[in-house]
Amino acid sequence: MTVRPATLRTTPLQAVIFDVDGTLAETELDGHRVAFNQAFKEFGLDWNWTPELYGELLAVTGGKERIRLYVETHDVRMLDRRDFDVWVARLHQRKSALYSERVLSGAIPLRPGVARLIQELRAVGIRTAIATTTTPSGLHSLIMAHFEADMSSLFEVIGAGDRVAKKKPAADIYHWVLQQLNLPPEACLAIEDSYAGLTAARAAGIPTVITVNAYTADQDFDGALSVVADLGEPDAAARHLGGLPLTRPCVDLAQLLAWHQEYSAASPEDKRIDSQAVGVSAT
Ligand code: XBP
Ligand code: MG
Repeated sequence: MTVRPATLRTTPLQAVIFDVDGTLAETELDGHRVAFNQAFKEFGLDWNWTPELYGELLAVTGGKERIRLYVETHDVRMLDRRDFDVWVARLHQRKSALYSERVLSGAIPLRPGVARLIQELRAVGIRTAIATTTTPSGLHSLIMAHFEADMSSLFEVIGAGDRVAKKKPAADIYHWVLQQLNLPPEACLAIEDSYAGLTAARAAGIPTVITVNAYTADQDFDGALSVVADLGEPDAAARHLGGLPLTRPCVDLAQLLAWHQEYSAASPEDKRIDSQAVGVSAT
């Protein structure tokens, strides 16, 4: 990354936008997947989404979209149902309720450093927001299970679920969040865990930090500002995997400010934000 002369103005960091699934918590394997399977059983279906199959189905974002993908690839007869769309919505609604129950029981911990970083940002007045594909009720339950605050007091803007027409990797949800924050993308950082999330954030022009997880560790994170195994804690160091180097023991406020400053001072070519990467639909 080429750093421009210090005389050139840089944009200060004003907001951090968090993804939810895979970023705030490892929700997919033991959370969403299990809830999907419970709902299938209740609906009299013999479907079983194994950990491996679920990894393949994660190719599409959105639970309803994932059910459709499964039907199209494994059980096409279901497409003959006259009420298919309504039925998928009902199935997904039940899965969302089961997921919430599971999360509220404390079955899904937050990932290392997540609670710490959110508190650090709030303490200095850096704005926090959510950009996720997941259903708002599931996020609400995750926050209820781990914070003594509700989600709207922790996050100023919450872009979730069907709020926009096209889910990640489309940039729509990030455009919506930026609009609500009334900030340019370069004044923000996104924290994501997946290729789809990185593609969405980058297409909206937002520099992005990646924290990988078991389902996303082998994905292509070219164009990310920095890639780490997790955010870490002061006494449990984060592990750097790519991009701008980690100069602190964990990803804390000082580290985010340093990465953002370096991004902000880079030449436009080095920012390598491809706004043409993914189409943006009107909302
Ligand atoms: C991840 C998703 C979601 C979840 C399931 O979203 O794609 O669809 O897998 O949640 P993100 P729903 O990483 O953007 O948080 O069933 O509620 O869609
Ligand atoms: Mg994610």
